[in-house]
Amino acid sequence: MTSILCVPSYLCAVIKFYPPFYKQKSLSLFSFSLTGQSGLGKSTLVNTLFKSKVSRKSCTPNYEEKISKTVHLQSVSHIIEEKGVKMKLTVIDTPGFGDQINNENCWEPIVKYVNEQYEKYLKEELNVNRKRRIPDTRVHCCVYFLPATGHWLRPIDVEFMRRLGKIVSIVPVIAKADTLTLEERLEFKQRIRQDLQANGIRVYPQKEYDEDAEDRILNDKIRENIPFAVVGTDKEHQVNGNKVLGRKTKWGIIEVENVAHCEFALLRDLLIRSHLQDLKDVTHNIHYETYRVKRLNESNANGLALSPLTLENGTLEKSDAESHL
Ligand SMILES: Nc1nc2c(ncn2[C@@H]2O[C@H](COP(=O)(O)OP(=O)(O)OP(=O)(O)O)[C@@H](O)[C@H]2O)c(=O)[nH]1
Ligand SMILES: [Mg+2]
Repeated sequence: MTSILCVPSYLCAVIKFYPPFYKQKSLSLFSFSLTGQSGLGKSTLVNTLFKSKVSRKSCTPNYEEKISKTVHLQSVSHIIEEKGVKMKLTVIDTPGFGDQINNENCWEPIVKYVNEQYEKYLKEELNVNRKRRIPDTRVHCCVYFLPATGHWLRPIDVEFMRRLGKIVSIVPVIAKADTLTLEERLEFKQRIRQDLQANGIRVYPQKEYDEDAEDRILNDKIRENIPFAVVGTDKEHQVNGNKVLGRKTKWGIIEVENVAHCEFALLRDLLIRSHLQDLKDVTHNIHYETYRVKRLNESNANGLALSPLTLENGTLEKSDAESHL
């Protein structure tokens, strides 16, 4: 029940100007994107994530309940709270590729989006009257969905991750892992790790950024588990008197948050618990820094002003144009 307090008008002004002492100074912002072929369960995983055990404080009200094919880049934000710290978590759901006969350059829209966010941040930083806290819309991680083929990486996955890995931290996952047996899953994971190495694709967490021995031990365990075999759902079921997120099959319920069933919980914990700050640091200190140095060098060569952003296909950026996939 909501109780309504009658506050005298003079007190309203006091309350307005003196927020409670425990109020967090500013909201921490964290964004990651879900990318991969069409139909692999990216949008479903957005729902799984927000329905899972992350403490929700508010949500974007008009996010569709029924999941349909994603045709535009869509971002969903929730305020979540971890250990008393509030954070705005934004998941960028991208339309899947693979529907066209020719999927050449299908990575371009996401590469463009990532670079646009760096550009926005850079422009804010270079502003004479720059804000004390620059709004951070940068993509801190890209979760890349691999189809559960049980074979090897496909050339398109290699190309996609190779390009994206240069500008953003990548976490590969095996989508719809419920379609593989446990042995198939293990073998497939091993092959993917070999393939990643053979193709020089660096995924998060990268060995060279481990800070100390403790970090190395923790990250080695994650590296042994990558790519996480995930299962997504937006449905809840009753299991032993408890509501659980799961996929109901003829043979039983696959519990999405149960680590004995799949590795969704490992992915969630990596992203929004154990490695959130590290992902932000790597984005700022490595990926954004590389972008910043490159752009400033280009501008120095062309005079003082920041030259228009050159896109991957060689065309020039329309000023402040928003990207739509
Ligand atoms: N078996 C299984 N099916 C899944 C899983 N996750 C999603 N699906 C189903 O796969 C279908 C496609 O899911 P979406 O979430 O729309 O896939 P998407 O990757 O967002 O597709 P696009 O928007 O076209 O890129 C739906 O019928 C889902 O119910 C999963 O983990 N296992
Ligand atoms: Mg979708």
